[in-house]
Amino acid sequence: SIDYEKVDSNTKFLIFPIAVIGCGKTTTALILKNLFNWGHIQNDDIHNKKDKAILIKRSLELLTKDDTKCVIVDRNNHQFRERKQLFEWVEQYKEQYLSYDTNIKIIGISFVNSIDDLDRIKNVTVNRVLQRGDNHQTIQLNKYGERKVVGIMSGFWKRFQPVAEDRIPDNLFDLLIKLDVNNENHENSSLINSMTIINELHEKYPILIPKMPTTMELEDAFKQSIEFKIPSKTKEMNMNNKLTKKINPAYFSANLDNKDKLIVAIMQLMEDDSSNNHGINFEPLEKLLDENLFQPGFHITLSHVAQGKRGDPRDKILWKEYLKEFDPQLTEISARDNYQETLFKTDYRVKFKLDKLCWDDKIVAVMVKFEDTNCVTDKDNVTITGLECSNKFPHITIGRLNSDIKASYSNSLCERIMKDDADGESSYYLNFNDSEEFVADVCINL
Ligand code: DGI
Repeated sequence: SIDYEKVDSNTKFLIFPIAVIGCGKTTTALILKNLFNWGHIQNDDIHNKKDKAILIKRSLELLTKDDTKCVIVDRNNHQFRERKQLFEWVEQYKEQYLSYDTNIKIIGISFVNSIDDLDRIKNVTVNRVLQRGDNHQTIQLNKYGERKVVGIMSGFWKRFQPVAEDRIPDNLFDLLIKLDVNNENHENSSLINSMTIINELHEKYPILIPKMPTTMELEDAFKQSIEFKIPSKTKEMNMNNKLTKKINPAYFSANLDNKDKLIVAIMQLMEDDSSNNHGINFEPLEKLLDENLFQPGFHITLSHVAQGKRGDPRDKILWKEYLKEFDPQLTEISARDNYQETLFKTDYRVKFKLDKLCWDDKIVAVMVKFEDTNCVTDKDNVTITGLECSNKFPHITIGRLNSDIKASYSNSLCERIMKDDADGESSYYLNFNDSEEFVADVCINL
């Protein structure tokens, strides 16, 4: 049987960083590459995002070369999920690339080791990244650009999960090396970090680093890597690429966290009215309740991409306003290495009251009203001018009585009711009196 612990001349090594933007991953990788002729694969250079495993496939491919003993897989891997992915991909593809007698050791280099650490390095990393941008010839970081960059960086901070050595996936590292980005003389943290890595590897895997480089060699490699980084600005270009390849949201909405309060209000209204409203067909509402046909989530659509593309001038302007206002967050989402969600909460809110319960035999909706047509506020309640609801009749689709009906059919129901050409026969409404105030979170929907 194969001894997985064995390290011999056939052993190959992969290095996975755990970091956030600006920690010096690339600089450190370049120092090591420079000194030992190791491989370096950068996530930012991979444009085929469809096959995400390509990052590991390319790394394994490089490892097949006789003179490449080690490859640095340059990606932030700031979450458990991403680290787990890397380990899974190695398992999945190693046999495809490497011969049966090649074993792989996986080394983690953790640039940030705790949430406290993260707080300590925010300033250093932001300053370095902004400085990197200022020096650039073509892409000057004006204020707006800075906001974007910090927006991208803070997305990584929010999601950051430090290494937990005692659990999956971090207990799979054969060696974990802890680094420091904000050490006493953080002017050269990448130099110090490279030394730490080299020392620890030399000690544990002398076959990988049989001989320590001299201080001179190290300092030269550091200078070259820093110099290479600053004029080339590879990262800014990549950030900029990501800006142009920004995700396009499908719509912006105001989502209720909890459906119960609204359902209770509807039931209350039905109860109050059912005794004195003859001629109203309550059957659809009863069906909704009996068969629990409520929409999975309750939201008011604020602006939809279809309105942005094909709507009237006001709709188009509003869509642009939403895109502009949420640009930092859209940029930040686009810059994530991967994401599966399609709904992203923002810090903004919409307050509303209930106006009318509307229904026919196909759909049930609640028309809502805002105090101000500029219905969106930030978390401190300050109105964001220009963000109105694009729909003429703002509403929440409550439930579809027939699964073939699209939620957008609520628009035509509300329109019919408000035009008062409600054909009386088939569409109905009840007014909410003294509605309570509701608060919903503005969300981006992909
Ligand atoms: O985003 P990362 O790959 O983690 O970070 P990077 O290697 O691109 O480094 C971010 C910026 O910081 C870049 O402009 C180079 C610079 N930098 C990296 N290490 C050091 C450094 N600057 C100084 N002064 N000292 C360092 O040790």
